[in-house]
Amino acid sequence: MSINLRTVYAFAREMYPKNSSTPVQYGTAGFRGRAEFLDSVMYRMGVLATLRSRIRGGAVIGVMVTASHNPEPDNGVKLIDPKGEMLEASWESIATDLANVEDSELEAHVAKIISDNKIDVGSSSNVFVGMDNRYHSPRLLKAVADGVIALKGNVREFGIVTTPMLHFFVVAANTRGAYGQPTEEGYYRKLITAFETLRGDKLENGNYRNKLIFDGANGVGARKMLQFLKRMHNSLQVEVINKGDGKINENCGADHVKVKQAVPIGMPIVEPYTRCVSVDGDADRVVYFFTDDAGHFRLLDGDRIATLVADYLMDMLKRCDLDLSMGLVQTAYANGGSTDYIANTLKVPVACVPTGVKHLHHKALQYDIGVYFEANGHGTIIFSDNAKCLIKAQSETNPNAKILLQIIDLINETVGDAISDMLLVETILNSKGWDVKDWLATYDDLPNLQLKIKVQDRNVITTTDAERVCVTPVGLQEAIDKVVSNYKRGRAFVRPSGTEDVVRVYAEAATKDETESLAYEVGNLVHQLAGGVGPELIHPGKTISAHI
Ligand code: G16
Repeated sequence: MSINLRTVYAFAREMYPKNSSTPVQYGTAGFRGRAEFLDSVMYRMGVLATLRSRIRGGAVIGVMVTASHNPEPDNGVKLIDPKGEMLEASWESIATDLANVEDSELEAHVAKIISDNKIDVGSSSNVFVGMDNRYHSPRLLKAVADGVIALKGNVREFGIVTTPMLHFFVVAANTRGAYGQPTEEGYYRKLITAFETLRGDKLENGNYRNKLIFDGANGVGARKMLQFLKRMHNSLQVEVINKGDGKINENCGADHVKVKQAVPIGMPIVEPYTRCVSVDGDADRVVYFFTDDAGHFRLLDGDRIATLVADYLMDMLKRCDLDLSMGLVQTAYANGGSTDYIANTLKVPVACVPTGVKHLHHKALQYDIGVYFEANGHGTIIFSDNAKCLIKAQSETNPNAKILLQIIDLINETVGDAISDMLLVETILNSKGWDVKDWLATYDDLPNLQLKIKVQDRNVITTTDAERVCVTPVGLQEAIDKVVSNYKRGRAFVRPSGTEDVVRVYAEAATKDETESLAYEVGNLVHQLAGGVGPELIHPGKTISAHI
């Protein structure tokens, strides 16, 4: 096959010219920003995915058009490598350079990527594309597809799907069906079969009730949950809210519930302690919440899911008589209460890595069973080939190992999958006979708070030690340390977001009041030392801040 790179430039000039001179950066999960500036980035990512497939011998690469938890005007792109992982780290800079090059230099730049990486441009290339339900996603998906076509690659469009579904299709196709069928029906079938086999006819057990509210964030997750329910045999009673009638993620969804520590909009009146679930716009994150009989909001976040799952899996391994290594991976956002519980009560090795599932996934691969969750509800569990072989062999004689095999099928190992994670939590709670009170009683969270600070250039903040220590601006970390030392059980860190144009501040301390005060003190330090935009933050006890 002969390829004329002039076509790459011609397409760009005619249909996807670069319309912004502001540099874009591959962030925590790909490129993200205002949709009107992303057409050229999308087109170029179609080109990049085609080259990436060629260098990987024609294996399928995924391109997901979504801005996930961001507000409606934003969009973004996530690239999926052949094993369902996020794009290999060494290609992130290739992606950034390609996204920023001028149109007139595009042809020469693509030629350079090809020669630098010794890519056989005549070989076959396969790219799967999917999108969320934002109104600009179809336009941006077409740009990705045109990028593939410009380099004569094969493109398969899946339309509106969740991000984890696209990860699933990529792995299913690359393993020739061993992981499942690379279709929407194949995905539902695999997860529902595992869930219903595990549940059997025991729909309730002990304190566990078969009923929950599902906040779909007006995103893809709502649509797909409804599809799940159509295909399930009443094995789970779910009421779906925020189905798509409002704006995606606006006052709803996992990010809102976690960061604001409040129920989503549209909540029906439910009995105290009813289990409620929130997913984000592309359904790769999930958190649980409920309201107690005093009307207080209570959160069960990614840390809670991780500890519930780790505890369950450890117990299953004992019952299966298997000696496999298990580790839990968190980020700096993990609540100190959860880390203490994992290390001291569960006695599972726990690691801390920078934000972004790409980092957690990578670390989790070091264990036979790697459980990774960010506090925001993004995570999954991965089993090594060795672990799978041993569990399979054991299942010949041990009924618990048979259950564990179904659990593996229920988990979308490729990346965090809100619906798969939720079905897993439901399975575990049912098997333990637990309600949300039982689950919450396992350990106490320290009060915590996150703030977003607008600064002129968030890149002035650089960090080290899994983002727990701020390196620049010089003096900021010392100032934070000084402030933190005044608070009992105080901990705080700052880092630039990789998905929004803000600096994030995290604080936790012994009491809610102290946590708020610590967060605002640190927020003001960022504002003063890192070029804050607008007036300083004012503690909400005094007046409402414009920065949250
Ligand atoms: C993405 C990443 C997550 C990360 C989140 C926030 O989530 O996949 O791993 O925790 O961004 O990142 P940051 O704090 O850098 O903005 P999503 O669900 O938005 O794709």
